[in-house]
Amino acid sequence: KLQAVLFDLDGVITDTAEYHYLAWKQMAENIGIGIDREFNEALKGISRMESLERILIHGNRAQDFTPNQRTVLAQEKNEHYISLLTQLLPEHTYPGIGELLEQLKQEKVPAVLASASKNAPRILTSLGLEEMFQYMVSPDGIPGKPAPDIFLNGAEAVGADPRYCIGIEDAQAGIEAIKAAGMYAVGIGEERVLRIAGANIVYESTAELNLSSLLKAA
Ligand code: B16
Ligand code: MG
Repeated sequence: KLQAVLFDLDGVITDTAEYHYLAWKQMAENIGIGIDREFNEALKGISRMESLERILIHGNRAQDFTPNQRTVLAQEKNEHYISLLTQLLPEHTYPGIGELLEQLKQEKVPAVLASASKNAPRILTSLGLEEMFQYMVSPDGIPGKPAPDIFLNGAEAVGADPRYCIGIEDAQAGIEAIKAAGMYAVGIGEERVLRIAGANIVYESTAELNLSSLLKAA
């Protein structure tokens, strides 16, 4: 029986993946590095500092920045990102997500937030969803996706056996993390890309999610 559903945030609950992209793109441009949407796919689900590292390597600039300068660059990106977040309203929750959370609550199946983002609490508050989650994983100090730790930590917090958990993700790194945790992986996005990462099932949109489809699939 289903013991918990673990949700990624950026790209699953709302479209903050787009804000991350815009903020990274601006920061990269400031230091003469160009990034496009295709490159950005590899940043999804990856922690802030690791994302910065990948951008510097992509632009062949990794040797040009000290750890302190990297911290400043990451701060700049985050401030820009937070300024974009002020636009976020409850109506920006992706279709089907509110309904699925309601169904889980009714069935007393814990909903867990398994995001790599340190901004996750702020985002859930803007969307008015914080009450809907039984537990929010704090990504500080635990290995990031594609390591399984964020998902394992979430399952453990609500006393769920990973084998009876479903994880929902839009990023390759996130799907890999769910599979490494031994859970059933639901991908949101491009079938081809997410199947390669190990998704058990892929939906084009969150609108296709509901509790009965998840129960049938898993
Ligand atoms: P922050 P998720 C991830 O969130 C994002 O996909 C990724 O792009 C971002 O760099 C990471 O959070 C860290 O976010 O800078 O806000 O701490 O997809 O795991 O919900
Ligand atoms: Mg995501």
